[in-house]
Amino acid sequence: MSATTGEGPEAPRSAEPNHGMRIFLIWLPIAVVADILLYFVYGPHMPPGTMSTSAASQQFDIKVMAVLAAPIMAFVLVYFGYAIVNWRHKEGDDTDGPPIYGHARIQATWITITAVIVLFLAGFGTYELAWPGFAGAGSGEGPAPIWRPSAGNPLQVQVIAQQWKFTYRYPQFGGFETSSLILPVGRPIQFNVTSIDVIHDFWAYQLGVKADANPGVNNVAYTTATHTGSVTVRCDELCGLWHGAMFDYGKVVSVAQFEAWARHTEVQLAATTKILPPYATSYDPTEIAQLSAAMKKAGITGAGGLYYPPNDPVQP
Ligand SMILES: [Cu+2]
Repeated sequence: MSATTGEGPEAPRSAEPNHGMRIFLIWLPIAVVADILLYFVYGPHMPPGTMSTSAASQQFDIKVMAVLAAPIMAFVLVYFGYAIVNWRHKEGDDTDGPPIYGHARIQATWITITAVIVLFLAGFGTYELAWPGFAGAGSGEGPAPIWRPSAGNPLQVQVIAQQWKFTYRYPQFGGFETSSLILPVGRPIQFNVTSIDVIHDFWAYQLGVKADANPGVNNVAYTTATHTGSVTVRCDELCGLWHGAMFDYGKVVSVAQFEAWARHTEVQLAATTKILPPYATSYDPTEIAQLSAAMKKAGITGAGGLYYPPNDPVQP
């Protein structure tokens, strides 16, 4: 390596080009082009898409982070390539480069750039979570969220996880429980996520919603769907043998379609709803076995969304 500074034995400096400036001039156009391509060309296709307010804000966040990361990545690669080409071993040169002891400008530049990036991301990330339009950006905020949507009266959807399926309760429609996740477009939704056995995680990918499902805990996450369409729901916390099979598909539909579905299902499942535990923010798993016995006695073995304890004989 050529000497650029330090107190080591000085190499002849007169013949040395300005490597820093050369690297900068190679790096700059690559970084600019990479950022333009990432933000404007690839950006609109980045996960998780734009199906909801939270998904769109996550996509925007990922775009911003990609735009910040690409120039750093480009710099590492350009520096690497430049070093390989210019500072490789030369024929007949058996010496090692002079050691470098400190370089105030490089150190100050390094500390400044990394500090600015990290502090910016901390502020940016906090703002993205707190802004009412995103309201927690689709993440589980615990039982008492501090970031809520500014629009009032969200649709309440309770997500109940168990080995190995999700069911959904709609407390504003008599508290029926179903295995179908149907949501209206354009209305703020409050997911109340819980579990009745082990730990799970409710991940509605296209909605950009992800919240841990823990027994005895109500974990609240907000979003507003902005497009109709299909939603993939996966369990995202290893929860036992069939964790990988714990997924289903929800649907975002028009407000009129949702209202019609919810009213119809409320009536259709009325008999089942009557023997469910009253709607609560979490449920005692030990009561589930008793409930299952009651359902068996009532001859209810499959229709609608039901509580099934593990290994229960009525489980289909
Ligand atoms: Cu699970």
